[in-house]
Amino acid sequence: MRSLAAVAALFLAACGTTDPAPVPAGPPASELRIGMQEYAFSLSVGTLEAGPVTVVVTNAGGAAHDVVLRQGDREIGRSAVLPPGERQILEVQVARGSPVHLECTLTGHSPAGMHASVSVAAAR
Ligand SMILES: [Cu+2]
Repeated sequence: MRSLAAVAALFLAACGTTDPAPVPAGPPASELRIGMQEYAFSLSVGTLEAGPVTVVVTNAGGAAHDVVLRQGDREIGRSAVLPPGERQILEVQVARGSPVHLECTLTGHSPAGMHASVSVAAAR
């Protein structure tokens, strides 16, 4: 895994010195893998690109779970309630300007820890 310094150096080298765009805290991704278990999400990345994002949802737990993705008040994606071992792939549209919040809608799961948020890359 590359260090943040190496990523920053590559970013600056690619963009030159005339474009002082903000350096992302990590490489933004257009794919997000979400693992679900009792009672937490594990996420493959912490920062997403704005635009189309492929979300791969896998239930790695022993109970049924789902995930709803929201930006502010807008729901941008929702999986089915997945039994243990099942996987679903969603295509969602991520807007700039606010983080994406994830939550399991099954009763009691979000308060028990099944919620998370992912930041979205700033405009370049
Ligand atoms: Cu759940």
